[in-house]
Order: sequence, then C-alpha cells, then structure tokens
Amino acid sequence: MSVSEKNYTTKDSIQVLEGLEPVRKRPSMYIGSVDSKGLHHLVWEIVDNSVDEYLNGHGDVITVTLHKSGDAITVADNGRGIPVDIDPKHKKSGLELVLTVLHAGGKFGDTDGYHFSGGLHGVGASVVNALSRKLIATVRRDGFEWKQNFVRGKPTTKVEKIAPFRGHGTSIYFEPDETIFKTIKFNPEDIKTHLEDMSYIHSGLKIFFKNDVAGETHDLTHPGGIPEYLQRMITEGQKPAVAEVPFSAARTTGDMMEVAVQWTESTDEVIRSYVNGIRTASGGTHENGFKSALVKAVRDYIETHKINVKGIAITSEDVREGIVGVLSVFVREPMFQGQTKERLNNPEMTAAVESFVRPALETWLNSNVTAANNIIYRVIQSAKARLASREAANKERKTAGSRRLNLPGKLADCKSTDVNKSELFIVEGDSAGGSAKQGRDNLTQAVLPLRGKILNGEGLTTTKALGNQELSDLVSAIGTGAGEKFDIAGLRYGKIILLMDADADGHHISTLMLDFFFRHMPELIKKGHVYIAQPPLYRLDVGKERLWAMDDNHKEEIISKLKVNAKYDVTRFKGLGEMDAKDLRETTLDRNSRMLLKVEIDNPLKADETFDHLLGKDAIHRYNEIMNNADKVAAEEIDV
Ligand code: 0RA
Repeated sequence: MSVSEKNYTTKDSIQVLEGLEPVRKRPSMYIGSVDSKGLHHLVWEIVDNSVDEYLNGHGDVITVTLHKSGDAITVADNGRGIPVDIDPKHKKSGLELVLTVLHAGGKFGDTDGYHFSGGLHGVGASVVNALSRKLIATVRRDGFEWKQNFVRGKPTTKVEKIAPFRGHGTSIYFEPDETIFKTIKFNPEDIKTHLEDMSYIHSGLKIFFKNDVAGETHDLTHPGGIPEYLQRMITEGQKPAVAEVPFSAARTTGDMMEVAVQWTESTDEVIRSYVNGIRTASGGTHENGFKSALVKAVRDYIETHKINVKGIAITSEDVREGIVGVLSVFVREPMFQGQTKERLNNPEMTAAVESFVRPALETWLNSNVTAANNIIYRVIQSAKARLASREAANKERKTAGSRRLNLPGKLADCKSTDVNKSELFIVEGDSAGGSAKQGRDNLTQAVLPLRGKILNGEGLTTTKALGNQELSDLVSAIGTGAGEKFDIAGLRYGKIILLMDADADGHHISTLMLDFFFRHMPELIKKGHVYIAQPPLYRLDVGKERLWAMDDNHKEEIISKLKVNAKYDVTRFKGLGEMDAKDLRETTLDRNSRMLLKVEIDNPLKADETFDHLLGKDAIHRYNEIMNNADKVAAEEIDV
C-alpha cells in the first residue's frame, strides 16, 4: 500500500514542542506501563516509524534484531533515512531533533507529516530515546553513513559522518533503561508474534526477526496478506470453514481498508481489527461497521432470494456466530479510547467500513452461490440452536426460582443465571442507580442501588452487621450468605462491582463495603469476585465528540493530543448521578471500554490493620485519612 507523498523537510515539518523530562518522569503516560508490556512498546514504537516510512512509499525491508544479551534491540529499515542536515533555527541535526524533542516528527498537530500513525504507538522515537540507557542512531543517506549516540535521551556525540555509503536507511540500536523498567529482558516470542501480525497487515513489507539469543533468523514475510492471515486463524481455531473460499476485499484508493471473513462451525465470533497496522483489541467504530455490514448483507441475501428461514427471526448474533474475520483500516487522525487505548473511537468509521464492506459482500454472495448457501445454512443453524438453548434456559430458571425468592425489591436483576457471565453493580444512590439500570446490559448485568451510608461493620458480629437493611439486601442479592453461613455455591454473580462516586464520600462507602466483605465474606475477595469500577472524572466536549478522562493526567494527555486550535469544554463530574445512562454505559459499564480494578488481599494482616486504622474506634484517624488521602487510600486499598 502506498500513500500520497508530501515534501518532508527538516525545516518546515518538525514541530518543536518540549524536551524529554516529562517522559522520564511519567513513563507510563507515554508507553502505558513500565512492565514487560511497556518495555515491548519501545520496540513497537521504533518499528512503527519504519512502517510509516514504508507506508509513505519508502523502503520495504525491516529487520529487528534481539541482541545476544536479551536486553538490546536494533530496528533497521531501508527507507530514506532520517535527515541529518543541520536545522538552521535550532542549530541541531534533524536526527537529533527527532530523537530529543517530544512529538517531533510531525506526528501530532497537523497532518502534513506522516499520514498515518497509531494510538499509544506513534509517540515517537524520542520517547524510546528518553527511556534508553543507550541509543545509537545510524543513518545512511546523502552518500554517507552517519552516526549519533545518546544516553538517557541526551546526545553524547554530534551527528558524525562515518564513511561513504551508497543506499539509504535508518537503524536504531537501543538498550532500555533498567532504572525505569521493572524488567529489561525482551521476550522473543512476543516480538516475533507482533512482527508477524504486522507482516500480514502490510503484505508488501518484508519483515525479518533476528533472534541472536537463540541464534535464529525468522523471515516473517507474508505476501498472502490478510487472506493468508485469515486462513491461519481458521486453521488454529480447528473448526472447519463452511464456504469453500473466504470473502475478501480491499480498497486501495482514498481511505484504504481491507477485510477478509469466513464462517466456520465454531460457536465463537473472532474478529481481529487493526487501525493503521496496529491491533485494536477492543474493537471500536470500525469493527462495528464491519459487523453490521456482515449482518445486513446476509439478511439482504436471504430476503432477495426469498430463502425460507422457517419463520425464525434471524438476529445479528445468529449471523455472526462462527465468523472468523480480519479488518484493517487506515485512518488519518485516529482517536482511541478505553483502558489500554485499544478501541477506535472515530464515529465516521462505522459508516465508512459498512458502506465499503456491505455491497462488496452482497456482490460476492450473489456470484458465489454455493458459498452463499453454505453460509445461510450455517446462520439458520445458529438461530435454531439459540431457540433451543433459550428453552433450556427457561426451564433452568424455573428450577432456580426458589433461590430468587428472597431477593431485595430494589435489585434490578439480570436475565442470565450463568454465574460466570453475570455481574452485580452496587451503586451509590438512587439517581446513579437509575442511570445504571438504564445503561446496563440487562442480560448479564444486575444493579443494586444503596441508599446513603451503610453501617460500619468493623468490630461487629455478622448477625449484628446483617441487622442493617442495606447489608442484608446486599448479602441476599449475592446469594452466598455471610459469616459462618457463607457458601460460595450460592454465588449468583461472578463479579461484584462497587460503583461509587469518585469523591471522599464514595471512597468512604467503598471502604465500608470492602471492610464488610473482608470481615464477613472473605472468600468472595480471595476467589477474585470483588471489583471496583472506575468512572471517569472529566468529560471533554470537542466539537461533536465526547471524550472521557480518568484523572487529571489523563485529561492533560487528551488535551495535548488535540489539534492545536481545537476548542473544547471540560466538565468535572460531581457524582455518578450527573451521567446519563448512555454515558455511564460507555465509560463504566461496557465490558469493552470500562476500567475495573480487582480487589486482592496480598497480606491479610496488613489489610486487617488498614481497616482497623480506617474504620476502628479512633475517629480522628479515620477522618484525616479519608479526607486528606481519599485518592491514595482508594489506590492502596486495592491490594491491601
Ligand atoms: C523525517 C523526515 C524524513 C524521514 C524520516 C523522518 C524517517 C524517520 C524514520 C524512523 C525510522 N525510519 C525512518 N525513516 C525515515 C524524510 C526525509 C526526506 O525528505 O528525505
């Protein structure tokens, strides 16, 4: 694939924003985390730069080397080479600017630089440089080989002309900084998998992985591209495909996109989606457009061919059961959402993908009648299976009915009786409870609103604590009983999720609830059933778009990524009650985009002490802790 090219010179395209101190101070803001995942982000960053160069039409070979030590990487490409001439304004080489200035490289702000770049990716080589104890950049261009060395983001040499050289390209060697990362040992399998994924998405790109730890070199090139990828996924899934050939289509002009899909005998739905070559593990608007295109095309085929579906209403789930699909789109200014920024949020992408995929699939179905018939037969099969299992579930519900007799009246229960799939949200206050009831998925999510403060159960016997209506309702809803009567077999929800305001009151209620669980239903925590929801603190309205920020840092991060002159309004939530059902669903309830913290007890003794300290008799202690440290307390409580 290639993208129209623009003149890209050091002078006019590299924006100077800021130095690298913020990156070393808050590395997680730039690479997500400082664990192994963050460490590998460094590699993806550098590789993405080389891929961008390829997407802009320069270079077609990328070689990634994991050096023998296991903690150093070289990424080499045969693109134009990063410019080495001295920028008159800054008196520094383009290379030095790219590697020492945050956001240099034209990736942010305007679209004149690189055309496409990823989410967490694309923050640039400078971030990698800042987080490396050593980095050596080698550039081949203008008839020479050039080199410049850096330590923790600072140049230790000027860019030097090494020797005459024909050809061009960039090679970045780096050693991550052990004072930043929890581990600096790279995982060869992770690197290989990631590179192989990329090579399917960019079928013209030749990607090699040289693993010097194991003394192996892997050619990860896949000229078969996305259809070949799909075939591999189907083989791995081990369920036979229903059509003799998969459907695939590519749009190579305008907004580039490529899809491939096959129906299989599996009951799962597996879709891998990508934006600008980067995996969107939580889907998003592009994936929604893809799914609805599949559903509409199949339904349309059934209708126009007057296929007898025996009076069954075909749902979209029926159509999607068993599909294995790959979707790759290229978006000029991608917006990402969700805990790990793995969900595309550009609203226009739904219609863009749907309007490309739907007619292409309809045409394909009409000209591949055997495949179409097999697919329709498969879809009818899943509709029948759904009806049969619903009947079975109804029977099951009747027998389970007795367990439901004593449920509190204010509980809005979910339909599913499957513990593994169902969740109970404990919500502070009636108004937030109302939004949660409307915004939930009523198949699997139940809501129990609490009215006001619950009893402080610290130091009370289970019987006394259960004298409190709120706590006794809670225990009935959970179904296990409490104290000596606790029996995990009665558990009605796999996840018990506390959903409280992000203020001192909310933290106080969370603390009371956690204390109650810890004292009277500890198994619930030990078995990993208790969670804390994380509603956002801010809403940002940018034109028609609505973005959410978890905290101040996140808010600043979002603002820093807006267009230079973008106008926006910031609203700080006072309480959950201010969010309407749709907002609450999007930010806090929806499994794909929400953020949950799992409550774990690392050290029961310390937890005991913490709760005693927070909720015991010494009220002054308690007041100070909660008012002054509300945020800290909440964060630490998670793994007391
Ligand atoms: C800025 C300008 C130009 C190329 C690059 C950066 C570039 C960056 C990377 C990072 C990894 N490989 C790369 N290859 C190129 C274009 C310079 C020109 O107009 O020749």
